[in-house]
Amino acid sequence: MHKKGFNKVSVIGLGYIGLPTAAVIASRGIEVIGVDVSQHAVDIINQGKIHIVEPDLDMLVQSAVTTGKLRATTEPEAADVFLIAVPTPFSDGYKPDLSYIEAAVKKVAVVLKKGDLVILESTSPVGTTEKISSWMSEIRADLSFPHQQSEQPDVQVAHCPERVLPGYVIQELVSNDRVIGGLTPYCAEKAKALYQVFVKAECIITDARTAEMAKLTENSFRDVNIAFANELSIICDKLNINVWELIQLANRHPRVNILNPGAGVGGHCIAVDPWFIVDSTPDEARLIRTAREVNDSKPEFVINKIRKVAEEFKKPKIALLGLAFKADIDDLRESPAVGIAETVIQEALGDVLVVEPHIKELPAKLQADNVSFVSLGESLEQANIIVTLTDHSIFKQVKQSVLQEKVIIDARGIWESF
Ligand code: SAJ
Repeated sequence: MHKKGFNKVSVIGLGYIGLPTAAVIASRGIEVIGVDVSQHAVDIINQGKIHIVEPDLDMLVQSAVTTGKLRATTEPEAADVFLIAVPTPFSDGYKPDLSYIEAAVKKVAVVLKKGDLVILESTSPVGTTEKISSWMSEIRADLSFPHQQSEQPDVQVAHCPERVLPGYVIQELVSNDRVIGGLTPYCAEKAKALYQVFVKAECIITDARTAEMAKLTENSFRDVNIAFANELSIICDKLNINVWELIQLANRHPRVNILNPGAGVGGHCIAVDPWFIVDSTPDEARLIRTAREVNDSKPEFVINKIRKVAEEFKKPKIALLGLAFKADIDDLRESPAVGIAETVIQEALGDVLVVEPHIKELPAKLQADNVSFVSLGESLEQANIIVTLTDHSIFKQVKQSVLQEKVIIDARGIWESF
C-alpha cells in the first residue's frame, strides 16, 4: 500500500492532460491504469511510447511502463481513485458537450466499490461534478454518493481542474497550485491527499462549483485580455498607429500590462471555456461573450488585409509564416493560422508558400496546386507578400534587410514590435 493509502489510480482519457498525469503519478510509485477508447493510443503507450507531442513526456512514460507502474487498457477496471481527463468541447450554438464525460463516468460506475474516489479534471461547466455523481448513482443504486447524502457516502467525488500550459506540462503539473473542489469537505480532503503525492505547490480546497468556475474564470480572464489587445490592433489600424509601439508605451505604466494582438485565439481551451460561462448565464456574461466574438473575428481581419494587398499584384506570391496555434509548438488544433491559410488558398488570392518549421508535412486540407510547403529561407526569397501568423522564435531572427522589398502583414508583431 502506498503511504497515502492510494494503491491503484485509474486515469480515464490518455490525452494531453491524462497521459502526463498518469505518468507523473506512476513515477511516484503508485500503480496506474490508464484507460482510453483509442486502441491505437493504448497500444502505443503499452510499448512505452507516446502518441502526442509534449517535451519530456516520452521518457517519463517509457520509464513508468518499463517499471510496470503504468499500463493502458480500453476498459476501466477496479481502482481506488478514478481521475477523469476526457475532452469537453462545445457543440452547435456553443453548448457544452458533456458526452465524453458522461460515457467515461458511466463506465467507471460499473467497477466502483465502497471507499473509492472519483475526480473530474476535465474543464467543465458549473454543476458538472454534481451531475457526474448523479450519473454514477443511477447505475449503482447499491452505493451512496455525495450529492445524495453529505455525511458518509460510499464514494467521494471532487473536481480538480487541470491548468497546465501545453509545452510545459510536466513541469507545471508539479509546480502549479491546484484548486480542489469537493462535493463535500471530506471529498476535497481526500482528493487533496492524492494531489499531494505529486504536486509540490499548494493544493487549495473549495467546493466543486467554485472550482469549476475558477478554471473557466482563468481562461476567460486570458481571453478577455487578448481580446482587448486584438481590438486595439483593429482600432490602431484604422487610426494609422503602430499598435506594438502603442502597447509598449502603455505598458510603461506601472499598473498596465496589455497582452499581444495576434491572428486570433486558438487551441482547445481559451477559445472554448468562456462559452461555458456564457451558456450558464447568457444575460449576465456580456463582456465574456464579446471578448470571444472579438477574438473569433480577428482571422477575418487578417484575411481582409491579405485580400487588399494581393489585389495590387498581378500574380502575388504570398508567404504564410506559421500554422501552429501558438509559438514554438507543433500543435495545429483549432489554429486560426490554419483557417486563414485555408481561405487564402480557396479564394486563390495568389501562389501560397506555407512555412511551418515544427511539422513535417502540410495538412491534407491545405494541399492544392497553388500551394507549396517551403522553408523560411525559400519563402523569403520568393514571396512578394509575407504574413506572420504564428510568432515562432525562428521568425524573429530574420534580418530586416531581407524584408525591405516585401509587403509585410505582421499579424503577430514579430518585426514591428519595439
Ligand atoms: N495569444 C495571443 N496573445 C497573447 C497570448 C496568447 O494571441 O498575448 C493566443 C495564442 O497565440 C494562442 C491562444 O492565445 O492562439 C491561447 O494560448 P495561451 O498560451 O494563452 O494558452 P493555452 O491555450 O496554450 O493554455 C491555456 C492556459 N491558460 C491560461 O494561461 C489562463 C493554461 O494554463 C491552461 O491549462 C490551458 O489553457 C487549458 O488547458 O485550459
